[in-house]
Amino acid sequence: MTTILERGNKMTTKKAVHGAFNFIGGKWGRSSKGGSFENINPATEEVIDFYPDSTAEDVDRAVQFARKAFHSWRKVPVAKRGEILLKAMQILAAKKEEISRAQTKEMGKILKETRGDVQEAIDTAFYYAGEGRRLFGQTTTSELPNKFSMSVRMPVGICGLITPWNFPTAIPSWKIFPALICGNTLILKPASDTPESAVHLVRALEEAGVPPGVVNLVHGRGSTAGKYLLEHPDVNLISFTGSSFVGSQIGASCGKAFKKCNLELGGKNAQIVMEDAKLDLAIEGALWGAFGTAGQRCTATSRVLVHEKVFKEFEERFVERVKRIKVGNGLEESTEMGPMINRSQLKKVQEYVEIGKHKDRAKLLAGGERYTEGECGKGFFFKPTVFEGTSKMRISQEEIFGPVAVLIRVKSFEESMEVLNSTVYGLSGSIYTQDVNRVMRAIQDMETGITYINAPTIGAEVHLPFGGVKQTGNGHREAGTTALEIFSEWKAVYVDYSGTLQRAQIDTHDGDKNS
Ligand code: UN1
Repeated sequence: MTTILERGNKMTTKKAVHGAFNFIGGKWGRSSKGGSFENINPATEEVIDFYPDSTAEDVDRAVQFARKAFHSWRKVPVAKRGEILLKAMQILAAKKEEISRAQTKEMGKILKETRGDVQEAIDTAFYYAGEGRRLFGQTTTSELPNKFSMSVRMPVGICGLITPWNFPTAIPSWKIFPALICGNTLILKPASDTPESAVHLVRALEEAGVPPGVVNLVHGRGSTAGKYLLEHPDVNLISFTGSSFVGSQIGASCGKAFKKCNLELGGKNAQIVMEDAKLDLAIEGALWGAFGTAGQRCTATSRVLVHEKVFKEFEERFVERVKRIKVGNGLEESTEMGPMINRSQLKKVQEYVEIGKHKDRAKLLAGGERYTEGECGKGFFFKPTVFEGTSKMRISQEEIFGPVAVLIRVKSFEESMEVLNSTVYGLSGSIYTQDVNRVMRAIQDMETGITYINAPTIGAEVHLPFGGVKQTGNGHREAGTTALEIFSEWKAVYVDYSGTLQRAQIDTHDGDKNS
C-alpha cells in the first residue's frame, strides 16, 4: 500500500458541507458520503469555505464518466478541441482579476504573482490551441515499394492529474490543456490547500463547451482521493507535480500497473554569482528567485554560490535588502512576500532553520523565525531568512520549500559548477557573469533541465520544456511540444498498396515486380 502525503496539509475533515464543488460527468455536486474539508486563508487563518472530501466511490464515478466520454472526445476534430481551448482562454482572461484574488486568498502569494499564475494558464491555453493545428507526425519512406509509412499521435486515454498548491491555476493548466488537445479525458485532483483555483479553471472549461465527462474535478486528500485515482485500474496516465518523496511512490505504483507516468518533483536550485557579475542585477535576481512565492517554488533559488572576490559585498547588500522585504497579506498591492501555505509547511521551515543553526552550524544572517506580533502575528508567516553555509550542510542539500536562502562561498567557476551539481536534484540553475566562455560552459555543465544566464532560477515560459534531471523527475518535460509526448502515444502506420504480400527485412527488391 502506498501512502500519499501532500507537501503540506492544513486539512482537517469536518462535517460542515458547503459547496457543491466536485464536477463529475458534467454536474457539480458533493461527495457521495458528504464529508468535507476546510479551505483556509493562510494569511488570516480564516476558513474560506468547505470542499468535498471525496471517497473511492466519487473517484470511481469520475473515472467511469471520463471513460465513457473518451470514445467521442477522441474523435472530435482537433481544430474543434482547439476552439474550446481558445474560448476557455478568453474566459480566464476576462476573469483574471477575480481568479487572482481568490488564489491569493487561499494560497497566500501576492497579487502580482497570482496574476502571473493565471496569465500562465491563459498562455498555456493559447499555446495548445495552436498546437492542435500541428500535432505533427512524420511521413517517411519505406524499404518496400508501393508502401507508405507515417507516424501519428493518438491519445493515451483517461488521465489522472494530481496537482500542487504553489501554482494552483498554472500547473493544472500545464496538464489539462495538452491532455485535452491530444484527445484525452481527465480527472483533476487538485491540492486540498487550493481547491477554489481549480474550481475556477474547471468552470472556465465548462463554460467554453467541454462536453460532460471530458473534464472531471474531484477534491480531497492525497492519501485518499489521490491514492484512489492513482490506483484506479481504468486510469491510463498519472501526471503528478509535488515532492520527490511522493513522486517516487507514485512512480513505483504506476510502474507496477504499466501506467504512463509523468513526474515533476523537487529542486535545490542555485544561482551562481561570478566575480565579474553585475552585482545589482545579481542581487535583484537572487531576491526574486529566493523569496518570490515565499520560496515555495520547485524552481526557487535556495542556494546562492558567490565568488569569494565579491562575497562580502554581495552578502552585505543582499542581507540588507532581504531585511527590508515587506511581508504581509498578499491582497495588499505593496506586499512583497506572503505567508507559508499552511501550518505544517511553516513548521517544516522552522525545523530546517533549527537544523541550520544547531546541526549544520551555519551562520544566520537574516530572519530565522516566525512573526509573533503585528499583522503577521496571525497567519503562517515566516521571516525571509539568509544563512551563510557550505555545500554539504543539510540546508544546502534538502528541499525546504520556504523563504530560506543559503549563501555559499566559491573560489572558481569550476568549483561553482561542482557545488551547483552536488545535490540529488536537477531542476533549475543560473549564472551571473559577463564572460561568454563561462556562459557556454555553464550551459554545457549544469546538470539541470533549465538554465538561466543573467537571470534568476525562476521564470520559465510556457512554450519551452519544463522539468529536470536526477530526482527532479522521470525524464519527461511539461510545457512546449514536449508535453505532447506525455499526453499522446505514437502509432506507426504502414499502408501497403502493392496488392501482394511484402515481407519487411526479407524480400529484396531488385526488379520492379510490384510496380
Ligand atoms: C514552480 O517552480 O513550482 O518558472 C513552477 C516559473 C513559473 C512556474 C514555476 N513559470 O517560475
